[in-house]
Order: sequence, then C-alpha cells, then structure tokens
Amino acid sequence: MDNLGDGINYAFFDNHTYVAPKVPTLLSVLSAPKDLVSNQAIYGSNTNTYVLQSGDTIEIVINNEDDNKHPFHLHGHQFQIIARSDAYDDPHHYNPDKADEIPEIPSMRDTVIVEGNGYVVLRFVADNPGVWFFHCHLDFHLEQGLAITLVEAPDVLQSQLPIDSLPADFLSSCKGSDMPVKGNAAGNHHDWLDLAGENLQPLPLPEVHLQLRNG
Ligand SMILES: [Cu+2]
Repeated sequence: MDNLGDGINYAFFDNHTYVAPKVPTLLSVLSAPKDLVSNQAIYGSNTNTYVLQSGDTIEIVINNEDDNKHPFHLHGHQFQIIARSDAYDDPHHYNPDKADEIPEIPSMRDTVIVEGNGYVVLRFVADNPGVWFFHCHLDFHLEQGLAITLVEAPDVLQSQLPIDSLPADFLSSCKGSDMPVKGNAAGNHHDWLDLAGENLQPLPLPEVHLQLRNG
C-alpha cells in the first residue's frame, strides 16, 4: 500500500496497481488475432495480466509486505493451499526450499487470508479456460488495485466462444457505456502491440532533491 501523491492509497502486485483496461479483457481475448492471443502485452501494462496455458500447473506465491491481512479470492477455480504463514511484525517471504511445509492433503478453497507481513502459496491446474480475476475481497482494497487478471487458455477460449456467438445485449451493454468491444487493452485493433492511450496508474511523484548552499 502506498500513496502516489494524489491522496489515495494504492495497493500493488509487483509494483503494479490494477487499473481496468479500456476493453474488457474477455473481449480482447475473443477479438485478438490468433497469433497474438497468448501475448501478455496486448492485455496492457496495468491490468496485471498473466497468460496461463491449458493444462499447466499454476503456483501463486503472495508475500504480503503490508501489516493488513487480506482475504484473496480466485474466480474460476478452487486452489490448493500449499503454504500459509502466521502474521509477523516484519515481512517474511516464502522460502520454496522448505518443502516440509507442503501438506500431504492440501486444503481446497476459493478464498484464503494472507496474514499481515506473511505469505500464502496456492496451486491449481489451468483446466478452466476463461478470464479470471484474483483479488482481495475487501472492496476498498480492490478499489485500490489489489488484483491480478489470469487469462487462462485464451486459444481454447477463442475456439469455444467465438465473438459472433455473444448475445447482442451483451455487446450493446458495453456500447451503451461507451466501452469498445474489440482491440487490445487500449482499444487498438489495428496494431495490437500499440498500447498508446491505455489506462495507467498515476506515476509516483519524483524524488525531491534539496540543495543547500552556504553563504
Ligand atoms: Cu485487502
């Protein structure tokens, strides 16, 4: 959590706070050219998107560098809880070499609390094509950008759900709210790798340098 200078506290995954794209990510998947649909870049630089390939085993490690605890919720899957720490005063990062922490029969959940300054490690198999949000379930933390997007098996999704098969009222509800229904995260469908104009987080204020002079 950090204040980027505009009075709002932002939350981050790997220094990126989630900012919604101009085109809903599902519609970017469905409208993308086949050779670019698995290219993470088209989904934008502030959507925290990870492209997962069908059948892969996915491990998510969250090291919480915040005093708050967060209930993380994943759409589209029930995950295994591989490791989960206590709360600490100082950040404790997960150590993957401590294999003895892995339970023989892990708990299955779709929500898990990561303790303040602690960690959780989750695993699931990418066997459910879709666009799935993974986010803190406290609404005000979600609002602050504590979310990532998992684009799972986008090639399979494209063939299972052709864009022409979407109901007309689905697309018209986007158009009714001035939301483009095709293109990359910036709404560009001519050059899919051109993200100019995409929605971005506010930049941190530049460092202040004080010059002190004598005399
Ligand atoms: Cu939270």
